[in-house]
Amino acid sequence: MNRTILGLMVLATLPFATAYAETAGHGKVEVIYESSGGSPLANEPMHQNINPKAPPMTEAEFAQGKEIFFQRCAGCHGVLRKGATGKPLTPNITLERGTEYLKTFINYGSPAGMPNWGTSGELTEAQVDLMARYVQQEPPTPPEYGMKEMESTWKVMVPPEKRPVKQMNKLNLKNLFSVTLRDAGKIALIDGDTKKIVETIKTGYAVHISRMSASGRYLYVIGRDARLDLIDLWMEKPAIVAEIKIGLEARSVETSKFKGFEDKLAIAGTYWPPQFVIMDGDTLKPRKIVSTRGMTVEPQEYHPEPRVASIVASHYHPEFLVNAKETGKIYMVDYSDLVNLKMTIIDAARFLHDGGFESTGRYMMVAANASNKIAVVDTKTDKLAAMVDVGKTPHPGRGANFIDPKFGPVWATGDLGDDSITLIGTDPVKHKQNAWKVVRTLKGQGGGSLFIKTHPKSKNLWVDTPLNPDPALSQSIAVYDIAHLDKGYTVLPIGEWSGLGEGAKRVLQPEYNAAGDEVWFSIWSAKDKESAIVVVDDKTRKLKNVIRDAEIVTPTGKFNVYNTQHDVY
Ligand code: DHE
Repeated sequence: MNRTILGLMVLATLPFATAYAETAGHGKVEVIYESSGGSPLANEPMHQNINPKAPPMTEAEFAQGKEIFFQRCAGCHGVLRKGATGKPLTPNITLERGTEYLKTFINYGSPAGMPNWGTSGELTEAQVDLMARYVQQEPPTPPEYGMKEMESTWKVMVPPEKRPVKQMNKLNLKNLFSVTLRDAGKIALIDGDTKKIVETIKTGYAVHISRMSASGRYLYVIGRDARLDLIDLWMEKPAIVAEIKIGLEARSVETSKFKGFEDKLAIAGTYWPPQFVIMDGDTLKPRKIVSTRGMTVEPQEYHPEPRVASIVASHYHPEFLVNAKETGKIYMVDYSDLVNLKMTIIDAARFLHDGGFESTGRYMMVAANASNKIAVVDTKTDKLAAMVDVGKTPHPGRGANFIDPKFGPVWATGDLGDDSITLIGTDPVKHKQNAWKVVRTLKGQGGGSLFIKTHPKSKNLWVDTPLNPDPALSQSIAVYDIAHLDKGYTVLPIGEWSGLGEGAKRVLQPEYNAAGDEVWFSIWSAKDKESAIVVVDDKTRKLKNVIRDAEIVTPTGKFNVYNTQHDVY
């Protein structure tokens, strides 16, 4: 059997990409990725007004349309259907197109990236017809979520005065990993020294990321359902000490890192409603909610739904940098005075997604993925330092920092949409001529890359390709020798090393241990299949451990305490 077809069949069994098999081969990886998680909004009660011009639908049909829309379509077209990666689908447009046109479109997809929901078998003929009628109705609006709603969900299980004053367990906290167990709605705390699971903790639905407080004591975990959990790693048995639901759908969380504000505040951003909330760091008591609704950078039009993507904490000022996806704006939020709130709003480009700091921690590098650019923000002067053109749909995770033997310090990103890896010069002092310029483009294994990683002590640069339709690529990793980047990459069959049987076994998100001499990879299988974590010796690039356990269900992100705490990547 042809390798690509086999790969597409394997990927079709995966939790996140049922339509992937039909579309990925046509370079539509980005679309499937955006709609990968499904929105938790499907079950929310919503307001609906009836447009008399829209084709008739029964209540039951409307409910089914809403469910399908939030599971498959909202990621690209937006909750209010105003358009994001996908085209706007508001009634003024859809009514004009009419049911037959829309049915064809939903059935066959489009070269611009719309998946072929009908011919792929993902939606039945009746569902295609239903969705064609659904998108002509007024979009139902999910409820707003203000202070009253947040406070009603806020719980402090262990108040700060009842918590330990020093670490009560014997764990080497620096080398602890918080591992997302996506479809189990849990995280696993894994001891980096013994590779044993210390604890699994129930968190939000489809957990997304973990971040550490400045001191390394508190772990914050956010789920797609916007449930935020605060875990105290000092307790004899690390456990949740506070919890809050900050909205209906979320992806990001961060904590204050500026001197004098360590562990004081936390911030979390939501996809719905489009806003962010600043909370007390040790209790999650909500303090200040700020909406991101407003004008886009280009063409300066109102957007009702600018979702909050990545957030980082400045080391130069008491500020959080909040990236608003659909408007392409970066909010630098001064958290030193929440009453007289000051914000510097930087115009970058659309759609802001993920990113991190360059090696000095002064400049934030964030992907504007639909614009194929990286925005560089100087967190010392609070100004946009540059916009750098890179490959198609950059997706750096937090990126990778290292010294290029020829060009000096660089930060690198891989791409979802092509096989290039872009190295950007990051030293405006000693390598001024290279600063914020693409100094090198490496050829990678293929498109579908999500994460790239190295460590200050390592000579290796690791690039994953978990969304590539070819299983040979999605189940392996490319590694470059930083001293000889022009020699190309070596491929390590990490999926095979896991020893797991048949199945998707996507390899993703390299993460270093605290010492920087081991690199961990998630082997992400379907939720009813076995997954694992593979640990590789960084120096020899040889297999060191395979962590297998019935508890390890759909592992995706892994966050080493020390590296996350200190922005080491
Ligand atoms: Fe993520 C980070 C949003 C799909 C695994 N993801 C992020 C961030 C955002 C985001 C905004 C940055 C947070 C920050 O730094 O503050 N992710 C989204 C989506 O909107 C998207 C495209 C679709 C969705 O419905 O969620 C999406 N993400 C995925 C996946 O399918 C992944 C691979 C598996 C999963 O868990 O669902 C995935 N995202 C991750 C991981 C990080 C992340 C592991 C953190 C990487 C890091 O090293 O910091």
